[in-house]
Amino acid sequence: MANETLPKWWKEATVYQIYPASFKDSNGDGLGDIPGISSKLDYIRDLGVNVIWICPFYKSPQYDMGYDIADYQDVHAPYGSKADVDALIAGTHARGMKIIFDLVVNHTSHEHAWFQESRRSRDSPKRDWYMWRPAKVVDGKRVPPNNWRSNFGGSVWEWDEPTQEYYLHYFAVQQPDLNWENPVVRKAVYATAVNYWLDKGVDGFRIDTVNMYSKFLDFPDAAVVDPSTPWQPADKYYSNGPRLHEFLKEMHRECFSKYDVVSIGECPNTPNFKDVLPFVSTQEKELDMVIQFDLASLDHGGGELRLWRRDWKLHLFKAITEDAQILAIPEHDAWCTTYLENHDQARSVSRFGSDAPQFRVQSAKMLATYLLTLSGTPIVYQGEELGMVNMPRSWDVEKEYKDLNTVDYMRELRRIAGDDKDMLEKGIYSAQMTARDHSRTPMQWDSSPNAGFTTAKQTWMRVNDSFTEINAAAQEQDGSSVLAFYRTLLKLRHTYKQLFIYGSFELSEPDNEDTMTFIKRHEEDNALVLLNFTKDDQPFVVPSRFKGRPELLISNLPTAQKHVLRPYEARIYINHDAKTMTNGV
Ligand code: TEU
Repeated sequence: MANETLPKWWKEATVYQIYPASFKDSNGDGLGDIPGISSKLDYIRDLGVNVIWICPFYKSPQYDMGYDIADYQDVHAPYGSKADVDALIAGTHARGMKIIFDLVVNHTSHEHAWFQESRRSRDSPKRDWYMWRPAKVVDGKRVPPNNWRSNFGGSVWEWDEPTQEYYLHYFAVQQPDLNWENPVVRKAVYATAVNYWLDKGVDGFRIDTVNMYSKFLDFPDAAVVDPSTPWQPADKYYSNGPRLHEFLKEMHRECFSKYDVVSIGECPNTPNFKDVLPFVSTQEKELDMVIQFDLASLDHGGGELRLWRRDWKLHLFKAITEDAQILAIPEHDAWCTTYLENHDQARSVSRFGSDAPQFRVQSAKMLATYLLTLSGTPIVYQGEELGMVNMPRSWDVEKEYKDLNTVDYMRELRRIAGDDKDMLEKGIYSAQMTARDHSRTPMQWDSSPNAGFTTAKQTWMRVNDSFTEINAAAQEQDGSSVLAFYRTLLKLRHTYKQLFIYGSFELSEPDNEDTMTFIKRHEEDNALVLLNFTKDDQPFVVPSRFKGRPELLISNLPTAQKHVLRPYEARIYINHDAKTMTNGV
């Protein structure tokens, strides 16, 4: 069975991810909004993507930029109205694209009516909608039920004075975890957060922290790795609890199976292929694909601070890629995603390429070549198509970075480093490389003040100084821009879809730490992708497994040398008589 015998619109999709706060401000208040997104739909369509994913725009007190939802059916007022959302759905469909929303149902905001009711009293009919537990008493003192550290610092348990119990929150204190054990909760989630939007014509969801719903109800203590604090990382307990797959099958049955929609689950702490397959195999009827974290974590070190590692290894980058690509082979009847950036990650050019002026454009195009020639559904994050880079290192992390995760990180860094200046410097450098804030600066539309993002003087987050050089308007005019390269690559991806979308993946030289070489194959046709991940010239050979006479399809340099790849060079060859053309370029 060839994979193309099971074509699905979402297999042939490229997703463009939008962060509402920073995409486009339409009313001059310095914050992006829904009408702003609507005003840029032509730009998105012209890029050549066919699905947009909008990060949370729902009513929320915004402790975690909308991942703390107070009402699944209402809109955060500064982003617009429900009518604006309807118009966005209609405008996207009118342009032949699909639209997916963010589904955040592991937790709600503490301001959600469900939680307000739940915390009212121990007898509340909704008490059991969240995870409440009594205190433990150790040496006469009240302590939380266990020692897990929340993703944003401190304990995962918050003491609630009026009702004298703790509630669970894997993320911020303002993000209490729902109790998925309770079938009434699950029903309410399906009706109000999922099917409500699917009935309105939304084409699916990116599903936040999808593998955290089922908890290990005995809440065992995590191993102590940092004796200087009571709160220990509990990665192995946050995710993949005993009833998870049962819950996901139920959600599929009650929600997704009733519509022609896509489900993309965010799946942290699940590195092994054999653990991923059950989520995405068609026959399991759970999810269509998941977002894995292995590549995104590749340049993070271990330890409490997970300091940035300049010495990340390309052989691991390749192995992780190969592991995900295997999901897309016909035998597995499953699918995967490919991404290098999102709203939780720093800019890929700064991490995996080079943002030095002489290499920035080149390496952005090289990474684009990686992203758009693989099987699986690629996710392009706003600004990635322009080669946007991290915030300048001259910016003060404690002043300009806004994310609660970074605030927690800096607090931890100062606690751990104490007077150790070297440690402090290393930690700050790490934030400058990896903080979630880097992807959250306003989109750079043009070279006018505040990058054409807003007419306001003040933006909710400072515009990256690079906007005079890196912006959409300039790149629209420049045939050799990163934007132009993305557009061309996306056309080629569809023209040769049997190769790039459905073709098999064959990695060459897995141990080469400088270049990445792979073949995408479909029957007699094949494409050869050559990527130089370094700032130096690198030799290359055409693998003997490449069939036919190689013809250059695209490259990120005007001329190609015979046996050498220039710094950050990317090339794609196909066999001269490739027959996979499905429509004109
Ligand atoms: O992220 C979940 C997640 O596991 C990480 O990517 C997160 O950034 C990290 O744990 C922080 O330490 C999702 C969303 O993408 C993220 O923006 C939210 O903050 C989080 O869930 C909570 O909803």
